[in-house]
Amino acid sequence: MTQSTSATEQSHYRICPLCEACCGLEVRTQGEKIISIRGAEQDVFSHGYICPKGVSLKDLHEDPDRLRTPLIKRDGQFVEASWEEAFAEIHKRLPPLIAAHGADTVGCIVGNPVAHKIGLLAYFPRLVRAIGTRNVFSASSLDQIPKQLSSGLMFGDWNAVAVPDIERSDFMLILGANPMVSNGSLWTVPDYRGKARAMRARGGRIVVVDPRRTETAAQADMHIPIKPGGDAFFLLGLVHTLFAENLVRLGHLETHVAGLEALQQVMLPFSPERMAPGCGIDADTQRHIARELAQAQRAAVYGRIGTCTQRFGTVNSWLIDVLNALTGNLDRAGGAMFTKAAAFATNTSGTPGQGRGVVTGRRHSRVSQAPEVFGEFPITCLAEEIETPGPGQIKALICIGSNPVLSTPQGPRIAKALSSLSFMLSLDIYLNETSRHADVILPGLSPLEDVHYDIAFPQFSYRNHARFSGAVFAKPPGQLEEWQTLLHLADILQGKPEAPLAGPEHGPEALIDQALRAGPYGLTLDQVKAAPGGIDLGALQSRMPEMLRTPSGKIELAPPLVLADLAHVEAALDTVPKGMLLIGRRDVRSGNSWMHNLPVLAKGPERCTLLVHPQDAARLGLTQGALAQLSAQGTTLSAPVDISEDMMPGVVSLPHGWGHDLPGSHLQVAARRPGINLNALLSDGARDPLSGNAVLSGVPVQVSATA
Ligand SMILES: Nc1nc2c(c(=O)[nH]1)N[C@H]1C(S)=C(S)[C@@H](COP(=O)(O)OP(=O)(O)OC[C@H]3O[C@@H](n4cnc5c(=O)[nH]c(N)nc54)[C@H](O)[C@@H]3O)O[C@H]1N2
Ligand SMILES: Nc1nc2c(c(=O)[nH]1)N[C@H]1C(S)=C(S)[C@@H](COP(=O)(O)OP(=O)(O)OC[C@H]3O[C@@H](n4cnc5c(=O)[nH]c(N)nc54)[C@H](O)[C@@H]3O)O[C@H]1N2
Ligand code: SF4
Ligand SMILES: [Mo]
Repeated sequence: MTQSTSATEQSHYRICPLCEACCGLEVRTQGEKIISIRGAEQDVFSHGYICPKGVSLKDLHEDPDRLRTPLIKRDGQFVEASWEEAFAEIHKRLPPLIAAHGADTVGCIVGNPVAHKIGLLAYFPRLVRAIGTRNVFSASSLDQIPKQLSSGLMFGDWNAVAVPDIERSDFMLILGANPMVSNGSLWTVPDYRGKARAMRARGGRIVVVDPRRTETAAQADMHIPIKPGGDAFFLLGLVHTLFAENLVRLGHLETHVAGLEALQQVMLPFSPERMAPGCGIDADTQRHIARELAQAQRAAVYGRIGTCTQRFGTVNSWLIDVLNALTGNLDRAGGAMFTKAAAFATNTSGTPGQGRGVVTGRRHSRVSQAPEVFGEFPITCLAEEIETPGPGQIKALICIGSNPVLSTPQGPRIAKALSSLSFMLSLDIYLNETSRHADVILPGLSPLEDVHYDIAFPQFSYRNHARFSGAVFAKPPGQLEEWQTLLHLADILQGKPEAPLAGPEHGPEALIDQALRAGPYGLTLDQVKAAPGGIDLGALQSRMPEMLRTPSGKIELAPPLVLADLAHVEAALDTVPKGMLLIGRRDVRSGNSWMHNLPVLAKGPERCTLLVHPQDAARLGLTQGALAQLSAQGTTLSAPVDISEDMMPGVVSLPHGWGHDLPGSHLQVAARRPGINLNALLSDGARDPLSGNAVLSGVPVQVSATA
């Protein structure tokens, strides 16, 4: 889809890989130069929307710190190497470790960018299979795995996540999400702002439940501050009210649900009065919201990372869909609906309406006995699995597009563990806080040198669509595509180091074409390529019961695994944490830990600041711009104070992904304003035991003025 508009200027269509909104961009180039990056007006899904990160693809492409050749560590120093040398080094060091200690000695960790790149997402499982290790970890257990688990238990598929049908909704209850800044998550919805505005213009209402009056809350009709970690109490108060006030209306779901009576029974103890101290939201407000939800013509409840990164992440995620179901809003226009992706969705294959469902705990982690969930162990178990001697100890690590030293609780402990490994391989585009520990780093391409088709996000989209973009620039000579790297690594580990690099017949385009043909619309890749800005496949449609994959063929309203955790919710009412609580935050000009090296994003005010309510600031003697000390988990760090009425009193907020002052990384722009690592203050022992997700929010912290 490349059009020549003058002799040398060209316009290219490119889907942005930097966040879940998946915007279509127009990249204008002249020879090797990028002239501009804008939102692509012809994109059938994003209609010209772009955020500052999309523009930063130019800086990313041109970043002199971005790796373009493999690096091998020799005598403690990285030296540039050819691909042959790098593969030879891996062949020399990794297979002998497996021969000596078994496959589990290799840990594999995959990070957020993997979800955005077909060349990584579709191919890393082959590497894992070639190794045969059970020690697989990912950023999912810092993020959305509770929602995948609750969806799996209720609907039978790990990826059957219901999303608000915002364009037809009258009422939205949003918990623990800030799509104005994050641009949406487990909800692919470019230009949330415009869509929310349009919803309100037609008389719709938006209520946001968040400890901070976020950008999303400020634009909504109502903001309800909640005690961090208190969502389970609030949501239980709502469900209780629906039953108590006879507001349950299943509508078209009537014949598709199982477990309604069990659900009603277990809700009895959770009256709004009893829940109020746990969530800090009074009983009247809980009842008011429950009624509003029940009475709205078409409503959707949506919760995101703030509801997942808690002790009761799975319970919260379940309750959100229980509310959608009990008000008849699940799977109907204007409610919370299921996307029908054109390719790669497991809820469009197999027998419609019934399946094997999901199970967890098919095996357990060696040290903490944490159950496997969706084929993974919790990433917060990584350090102990490296540190603890014995059979199955991780002595080698393959890290693919992940930066756990900054992104995972107790990052400094992970850094120490990484430096004790016998061998570490990173697939990364930077020499950063994590990859500095590697023995070999294999670089990926610039996103502008890559083809793009999203596997994951069309499964959570506000509308059905199929879009593909080709490479804007040819890859540099001799450079490998990441899927080729992964397949070659698999060859090495299967004793075939001499195998030639895989050709295009094994590449992503062949895979996409196959998946589209097998998909529910019977498309071909050529058809998608030929459509400027992609193919619009229409508004979301009701999919009940065809999308269900539970063994019962019903929506399971009362999964036993989740019900069993309610006793712990009740018990937690007596142990609601006191003192200052720390929550996280995202910034428009940031993307987790790795975009702070891009000048267009790094400019402007300091972003790694501590937001504090004025009352707390006065009580603690904190002043605007001065440093505050934060202490937790035996670590003390300082960050500049930003006094803000938007914070709930008793709660402070610090963004994650900072701390770029570690020796040995090479991020010249980021190092100028490194910020501090929030995750050094969090415990790696705090998890939702059902899903294994880390607790990242509502963590007790001591705050004081720096002397
Ligand atoms: N306290 C706290 N911690 C959090 C969060 C929070 O809210 N609070 N959020 C969590 C969430 S939601 C997530 S998803 C995780 C993210 O955690 P991670 O996935 O570990 O971290 P990222 O910061 O996304 O780092 C991505 C890594 O991939 C590299 N990379 C970028 N592009 C490419 C590419 O094309 N190829 C390859 N091979 N590598 C690439 C980057 O250089 C970087 O090293 O962080 C989590 N950590
Ligand atoms: N600009 C930008 N965009 C991003 C990212 C980024 O780093 N920067 N990261 C991407 C990634 S990996 C992800 S997963 C998504 C996440 O997307 P979102 O889930 O929308 O992300 P956040 O902005 O972290 O929103 C979480 C909200 O939860 C609130 N919160 C904290 N604790 C609690 C609590 O106990 N209860 C409730 N109800 N709320 C709570 C926080 O104040 C915050 O407003 O964003 C993606 N998009
Ligand atoms: S919203 Fe996300 S997908 Fe869209 S331009 Fe920004 S970073 Fe890219
Ligand atoms: Mo994430």
